[in-house]
Amino acid sequence: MQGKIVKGISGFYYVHVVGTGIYECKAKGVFRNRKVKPLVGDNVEIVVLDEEKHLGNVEEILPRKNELIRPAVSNIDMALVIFAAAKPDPNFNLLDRFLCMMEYQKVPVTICFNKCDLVSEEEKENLQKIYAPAGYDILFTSVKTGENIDRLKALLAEKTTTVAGPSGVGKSSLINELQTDVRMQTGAISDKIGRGKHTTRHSEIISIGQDTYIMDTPGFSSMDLPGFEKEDLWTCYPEFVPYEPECRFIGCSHIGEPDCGVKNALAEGKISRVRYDNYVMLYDEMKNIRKY
Ligand SMILES: Nc1nc2c(ncn2[C@@H]2O[C@H](COP(=O)(O)OP(=O)(O)O)[C@@H](O)[C@H]2O)c(=O)[nH]1
Ligand SMILES: [Mg+2]
Ligand SMILES: [Zn+2]
Repeated sequence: MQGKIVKGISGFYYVHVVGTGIYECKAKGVFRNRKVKPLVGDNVEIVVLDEEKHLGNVEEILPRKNELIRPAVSNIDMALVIFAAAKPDPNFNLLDRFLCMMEYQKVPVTICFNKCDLVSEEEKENLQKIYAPAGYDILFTSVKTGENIDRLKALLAEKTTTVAGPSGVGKSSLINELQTDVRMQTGAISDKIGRGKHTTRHSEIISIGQDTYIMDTPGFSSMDLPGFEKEDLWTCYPEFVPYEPECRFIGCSHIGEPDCGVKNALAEGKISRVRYDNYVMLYDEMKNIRKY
């Protein structure tokens, strides 16, 4: 039988089988000998050991489309990062960290600014101006008024999306909205694994429709990825990339060097000051991290 790992806790894998529900599985034998560890998001072959108690064993991991390190999940189509347009005001530095992590791992990102009922059109435009040059899809939602919730649903449809964002921005409220259809049809898969009883410290998948999953992934402020060096950082700012050939120096950091294409673009207003300043801050931070 085939299913998807929706949660993993201390050696147990919770496998969702469409139409049948969740099986609590162990991964015996096969994996011990190899160096493969099942990940949340994995499509797996299971053998049912006890149908009544819904117990099984993971026999095989089906080929992965991709594999993220942070968060540790597989088969991701998109990342959705949720911030509030206000209350709390968006922390651009935190947002850029997340964007860089996803760029480096080659995951397409949609930025959702929630609570847009609290801001003016002008404030929305200002947010748009910061991130649009980088090419990100930007969505302004409000759980309160329902604005763009349907667009968000359409964007997520038939994808597996990793969802992140700081607390207080309306993440739970949004996920709740997204789940309503599923809850009415079948009961959320998460009911069976006691979601809500513990704080989410593990990544966890929620099925929100046909072939549609979202992964609630806690924590994303770390820039610590194996192999990710400060020299790579500018490549994670998509709007910098076209200007780099105009830099005089090979390996230009776009900070102190003269005749820098990126800094010229900044001076001409083609790159947002907010983005550039965060770039410099993150660069300095990566420079100062002690490498062991
Ligand atoms: N004005 C407004 N408040 C919202 C919106 N979405 C959520 N909230 C409120 O923001 C607070 C935090 O929401 P919650 O979903 O718990 O945020 P989380 O910490 O990100 O999961 C709650 O009081 C929500 O009612 C919104 O679109 N507009
Ligand atoms: Mg929450
Ligand atoms: Zn440069």
